[in-house]
Amino acid sequence: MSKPEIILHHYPGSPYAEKVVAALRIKGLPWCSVTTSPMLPRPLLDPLTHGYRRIPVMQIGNEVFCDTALILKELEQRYPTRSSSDIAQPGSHQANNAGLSEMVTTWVDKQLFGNVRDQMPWGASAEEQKANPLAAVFNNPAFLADRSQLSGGGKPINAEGIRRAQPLLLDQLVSNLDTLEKALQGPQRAFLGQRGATNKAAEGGWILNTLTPSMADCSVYGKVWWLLSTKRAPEFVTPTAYPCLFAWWGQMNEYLKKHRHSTLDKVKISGEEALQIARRAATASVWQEGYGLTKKEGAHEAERRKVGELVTVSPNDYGKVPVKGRIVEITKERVCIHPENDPTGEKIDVLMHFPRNGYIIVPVVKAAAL
Ligand SMILES: N[C@@H](CCC(=O)N[C@@H](CS)C(=O)NCC(=O)O)C(=O)O
Repeated sequence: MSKPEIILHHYPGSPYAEKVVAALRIKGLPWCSVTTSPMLPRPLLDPLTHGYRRIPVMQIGNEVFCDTALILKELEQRYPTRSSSDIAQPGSHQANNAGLSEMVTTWVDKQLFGNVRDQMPWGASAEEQKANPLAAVFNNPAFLADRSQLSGGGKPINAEGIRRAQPLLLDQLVSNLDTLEKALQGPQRAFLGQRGATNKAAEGGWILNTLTPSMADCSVYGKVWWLLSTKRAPEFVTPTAYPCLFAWWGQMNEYLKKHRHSTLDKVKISGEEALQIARRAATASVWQEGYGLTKKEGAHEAERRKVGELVTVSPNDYGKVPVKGRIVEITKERVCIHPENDPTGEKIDVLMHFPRNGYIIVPVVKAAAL
C-alpha cells in the first residue's frame, strides 16, 4: 500500500504540531509523521525548508507549507469537511464565519500561547523531569540556548527569573482560560440540552458553535494539550474551575479518537525517506522549467508584488530567518515562493508556501538598498 501523501515534520511536545495533528484526525486523513529534533540543527529537514526554522512544517511531494495557520487552510482547501461550516444552532451568531475562526486562532497563538509558555517548567528540577518526560527539555542547556536565539537574538533565557515570575504570570493564564470558558458556555449548554432531549447522537458543543470542530477548536486544542500534558498549575486548571472547557476537552479527545484514520494515522517515516519523496517530486515538477504553475496574481497586489519577483519571506515575530525565492503565487491570504537554486546542490527544489499574516515579504533589490 502506498504511503500517505501528507507528511508532517514535528516533534513530541510541540503545541503547534498538535494543532495540525488534531486537524488531520478530525478529517480522518491518512498522514505520515517525521520526528525532528526540538532544536537546531535539523540536517534532514534543512534541505527542504531553505532556512525556515519553525516547527511544524507540512510536506506534500516537494511543496512545503509553513505555519500552522496556513497548513490548516491548505488542508481545508484540499480536503474540505462538509459540515464544518454548518452552524449547530440555526439562527445563532455566525460562528462558522472563517474570519471569526481566524480571529480566534490569532488570539490563541499570540495570547494564550504566551500564557501557557510562561508556565512551562523552565529549568526543570530532577524531580519534575522524573515526573514528566516533557519537562526534561526545559533544563537542557542546548535547548535553552536554542530558544534564546529563536526569540531574543541570543539574549539568554533566564529560567530562574521566569520561575520566580510564574505566580504573577498565572493571573494572565487563568483569566484567558476564563475567556475560553465563557466562549464555550453557550455551545456546551446547547449540546448537553440536545443530548438530553433526543435519542439522536448530539452534534456541536464546539467553540464557534459549529457541527464539527473548526480551526478554532484545533488551535485551542494545541495549547490546552500543552498545558495539561505538562501538568502545569494543576491546582488552578481544574474541571471545577473550568467545567465547559474540560467538557469540551473530553469531547474533543473522543472525537479525534473516533474520526482519525483507522490504519494510516501517523505512519512513521524517516527524514531520509521524506527527502527522497521530495527529490522524486522535484524531478517530475512542471514548474521546474520556468514557473509552469498557474500564476495567480491578486488584482489588488498587481502594483506591489509581481510573480517572478525575487523576495525574502520571514516571520515577523520570532525565528525570523528569511527564505529567499521568486514569487510563484500571491494572494491576500498567502504567498508561494520558489527558493533560488542552491549552488551546493544540498537543498531540494521546492515550492514554499507562507501565510501573509505574520510574515514579511521584502523585495531583494530594496533589501540590498536599505
Ligand atoms: N506561527 C507558527 C509558530 C510555530 C512555532 O512557534 N513553533 C515552535 C514549536 S511549538 C517552534 O518552531 N519553535 C522553534 C523550533 O522548534 O525550532 C505556526 O503557527 O506554525
